[in-house]
Amino acid sequence: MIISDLVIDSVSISVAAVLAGGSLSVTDTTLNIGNAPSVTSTTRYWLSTNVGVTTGLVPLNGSRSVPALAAGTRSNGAAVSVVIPASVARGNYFLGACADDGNGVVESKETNNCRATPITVQ
Ligand SMILES: [Ca+2]
Ligand SMILES: [Ca+2]
Repeated sequence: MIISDLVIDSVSISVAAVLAGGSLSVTDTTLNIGNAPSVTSTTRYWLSTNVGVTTGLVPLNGSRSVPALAAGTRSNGAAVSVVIPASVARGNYFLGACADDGNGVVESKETNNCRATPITVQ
């Protein structure tokens, strides 16, 4: 099957602990591991209670545009500033980057689009 498959190759954050209501920078690399080019897409950032970025999701006010990617190529994003909502309870979370927000790209696998890194909300 000739089809694209977007994944997050890496995600990093500027600080490992942040106050609720505070901001930090997120940097990701979005990669097309499929065997067909992808159209343009959006990578979005989330706070989650699990590393798979499927539970306790809090959308963060940050995202970035990812250009069309040829098969096997990546987009290294610039740092994006995101704010942790002041309503978030203190605790340990994961900050996830998820490729193809809004599902505009047909992919061979739609369930491998997120990667997360631990973060503490103080
Ligand atoms: Ca995918
Ligand atoms: Ca998709």
